[in-house]
Amino acid sequence: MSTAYLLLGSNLGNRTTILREAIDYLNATAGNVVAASALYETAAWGLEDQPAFLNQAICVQTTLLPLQLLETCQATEQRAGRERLIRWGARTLDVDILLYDDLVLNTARLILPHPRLPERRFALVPLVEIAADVMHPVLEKTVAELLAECTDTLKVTLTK
Ligand code: GSY
Repeated sequence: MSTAYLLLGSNLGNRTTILREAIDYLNATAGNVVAASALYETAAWGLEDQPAFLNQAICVQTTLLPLQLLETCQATEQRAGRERLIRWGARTLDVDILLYDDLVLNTARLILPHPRLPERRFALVPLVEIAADVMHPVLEKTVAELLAECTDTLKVTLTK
């Protein structure tokens, strides 16, 4: 059994419902979702002139191998009507694998840990809620340490 941390994000449609349904689907197909952060309203990163995202981090106990988990994440995005139009553009659902055990992987399809995790407060703030002490296997720092050192200034707000 492996432990994976995923980040869900949505900035199109009914974002709360999209995230809730994505977790239900991942729980049925990827493995047990054993922890979920609160929802955070986050300013768009990359292309900043687009609606704010809702982001949420989850922890999944899974028997899927990394590429199988990636396919399941992509199937979850498709189910939410995700269209891959422009890079960094608005989307109904994005599901990224942030960490998978202490695996380091560098392939054309998947890089683990997620290569942009240390530079994104929208991922680190939700993740620290459920994985503060988890080690980044390349940087050898905890998620809490990565957040403390992150220089990203885009707004990340806890929703009620
Ligand atoms: O890479 C995830 C999709 N995404 C996001 C996101 O989830 N949240 C925020 N705040 N900005 C983003 N830009 C992209 S692309």
